[in-house]
Amino acid sequence: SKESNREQGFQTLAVHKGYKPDPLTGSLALPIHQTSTFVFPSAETGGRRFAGEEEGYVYSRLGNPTVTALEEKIAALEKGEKALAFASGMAAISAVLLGLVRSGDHILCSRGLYGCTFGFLSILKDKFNVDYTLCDMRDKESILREIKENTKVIYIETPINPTMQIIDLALIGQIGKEHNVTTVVDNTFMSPYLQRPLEYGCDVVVHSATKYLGGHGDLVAGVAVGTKEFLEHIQFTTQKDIGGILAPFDAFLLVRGIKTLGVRMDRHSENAQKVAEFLESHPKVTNVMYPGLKSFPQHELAKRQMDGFGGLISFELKEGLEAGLNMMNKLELLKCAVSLGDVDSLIQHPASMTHSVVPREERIKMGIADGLIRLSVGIENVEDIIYDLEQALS
Ligand code: MET
Repeated sequence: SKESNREQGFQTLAVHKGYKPDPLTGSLALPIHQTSTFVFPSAETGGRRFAGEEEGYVYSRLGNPTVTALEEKIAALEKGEKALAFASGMAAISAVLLGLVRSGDHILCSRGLYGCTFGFLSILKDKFNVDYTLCDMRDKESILREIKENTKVIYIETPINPTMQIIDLALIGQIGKEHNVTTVVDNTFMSPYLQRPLEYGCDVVVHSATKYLGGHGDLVAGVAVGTKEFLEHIQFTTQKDIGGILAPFDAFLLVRGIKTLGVRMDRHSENAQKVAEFLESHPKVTNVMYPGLKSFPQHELAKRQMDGFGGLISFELKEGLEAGLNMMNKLELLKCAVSLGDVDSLIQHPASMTHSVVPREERIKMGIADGLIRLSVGIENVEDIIYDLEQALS
């Protein structure tokens, strides 16, 4: 019908995609299929399902209906063919990277990665002979210079956690295709509402779904999105046999959270813009990095590939590290905690927290100064967020 060909908008998909009210019970909300295993109608059916000759659930490590509903929703929002859900962002990232490389291969990464992603690359290098190089991907020439014969993956974050540097997704997609290298983008800072890397020709998107997708600070989860062929490869190798799957209850919470994603992201972006402008005008604050500021070095690129600037800001205090920590301790409404993308505003110190596993020399090269502070602006009334920052800075 005409209606079924019509493409629905993001918020409609966020609410509805992946689940239709159960015909048996009429349940509006997604049921939580809290089961480890699924009963086969006959022994032969079980055999055929194991052989991949017949559709149907087998065991929750291999698939679960509540988790499938979440995966279909995420795939639609990221404009991918298929998504897989994992127990954490790191479970998704490690399953994808392990599925792409073998001993002797090389991964080219953005200079600036979440601390535990950097940690996982070190494991690959030390134990499995998979090498990596960090490179400033704001510069095309340096990317081309660093691609080697054995480079199998380009792995990036954009914006980069926590420096907010931006990488041109169209450029990465193009270089990946030209050099036959799989491109993987961590889209956690933006969420699919604000940025869809697959639309720029990148191959795989990964998320810490703990952040904006969940949105409420009450779960830990990860997702990977891409082609059906690639995600099935991951599903039946590194997801199945390492086993970092998402539990049905957490999938239910994520589906619940995603229903309001677009509404929350608009408020995060609106609040963060005002908070960034306040910080930039404050005499004690310096180096405010927020893609929505006119002073942001890559403001034009940000406008081109992002549909909004999101809720993350990084900045320093002119008086340095100790003044920054003192300010954080004086905050009352804003909570000192790692994680981001929650409805609650969260503030943290990357050098001693999220990026503490990165050796100082490398951390400085990434642009993470000792005194850098990262603020995840929540959806509270912005006047209250600014009031709290103002009193803590005074
Ligand atoms: N990826 C999260 C962050 O950047 C995790 C915290 S550190 C264990 O805040």
